[in-house]
Amino acid sequence: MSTPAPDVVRSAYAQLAVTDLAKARWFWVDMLGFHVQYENADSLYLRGTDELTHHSLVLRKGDIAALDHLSYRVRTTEDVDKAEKFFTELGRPVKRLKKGEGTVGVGDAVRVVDPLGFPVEFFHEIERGERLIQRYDLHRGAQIARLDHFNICTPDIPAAYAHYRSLGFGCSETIEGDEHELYAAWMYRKQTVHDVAFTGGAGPRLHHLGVATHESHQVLRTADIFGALHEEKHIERGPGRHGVSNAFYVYLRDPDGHRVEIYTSDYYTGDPDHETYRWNVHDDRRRDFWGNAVIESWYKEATPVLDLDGRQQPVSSSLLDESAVQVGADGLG
Ligand code: 4SX
Ligand code: FE2
Ligand code: CA
Repeated sequence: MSTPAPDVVRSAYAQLAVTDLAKARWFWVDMLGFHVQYENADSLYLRGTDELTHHSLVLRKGDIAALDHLSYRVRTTEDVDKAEKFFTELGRPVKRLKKGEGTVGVGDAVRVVDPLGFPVEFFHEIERGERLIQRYDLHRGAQIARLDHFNICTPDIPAAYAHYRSLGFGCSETIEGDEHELYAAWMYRKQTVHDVAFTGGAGPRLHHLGVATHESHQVLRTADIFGALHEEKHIERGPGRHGVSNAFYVYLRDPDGHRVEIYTSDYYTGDPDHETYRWNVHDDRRRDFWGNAVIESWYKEATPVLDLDGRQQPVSSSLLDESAVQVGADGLG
C-alpha cells in the first residue's frame, strides 16, 4: 500500500541563492517588475501583481549561484503531514520546519530531497499580500503577474514523469521519439499547461523559472527595455511562440546566470478527461512554432541545486540528448 500523496495546489515559490543581491534586485525588481514584499540584510521576498500570497520568489545572498529550494502549496495543513509521510516512506531526506524556522511568511512546512535529487518544500499556510492587480501606477518593467512554473533538468525523464504522476500531476504535453521515448514532459496541478516541466540533461539542476505576464506585448516590451539599456546580453532565446503550450515567450539570464522565462497565453487544462498532446521530437515547430532553432546554451546550461544542508548536489549526465536530434532528414526541418 502506498501512502496517499499530498494534495498539491500549485507551484508556489522558488528560493534562489544569488551572489550579489544589489545586481539581482536590479534584474528582478527594476527590470522584471517584481514587487518587494519584505527584505532584510541578506534576502528579498518578491511577488507579482496578481499574487495574493507573501512571495513567489525569494532571493538570498549565497556564496554560489544555486537553487535553494522549489516550493509547492498544498491544500490543507493535513497535506503537509501527508507530504512528510510520503517522502519518508520513499526513504528520502525529510526536514520539518515549524512556522518561524523556515522562510519568512510561510507557516509549517516540510522540505525534502525528492527522488530526482531536488530540494522541494511543501507548505499550506502563508501570509497574504495586498492586491496589486489594479495598482497600474506600480507596474514596472516586464509587469510580471505571477509565477507560472518550474522547469528542471533531469537525466531520466520517464523517472521524473513517474514521480510527478505519483504526486497526482496531470500531463498536458510531451516530446517523444519515434518509439515514444520520452524527451520532455509538461505536468500540472493548477489548471494551466504546467506547474513543472522536465528538460533532458545533466541533473538535478534548475533549468528555469517561468513567470507569467497578461499579454504578449509585455514580452516584447521586456526585450525592448533590455535592448534600450544595452543590456541585451541578458536575452538568451526568443521572443517567440512555443509549439508546446502555445505560449509567447522570451528567456532571460539574470546577473548570476539563473534563467527566467517571461511566458504568456497558454491554455486551460482543468477538465477531468484532458488529454496529453504529444509532439514528435523531429517536429521543428515543437519548441518554437515558427521553426527558429533553439540555441545550444538553452539545452546545456542550468543552475546547480543545494541539498537540505545548503551543500551543492552532484549531477548525473543524461540518457537522451534532444539537442543532438537531427531535425528533418531532408535538411528542411
Ligand atoms: O521549448 S518548448 O516550446 O518546448 C517550451 C518551453 C514550452 C513551454 C515552456 O514553458 C517552455 O519553457
Ligand atoms: Fe517554461
Ligand atoms: Ca528548421
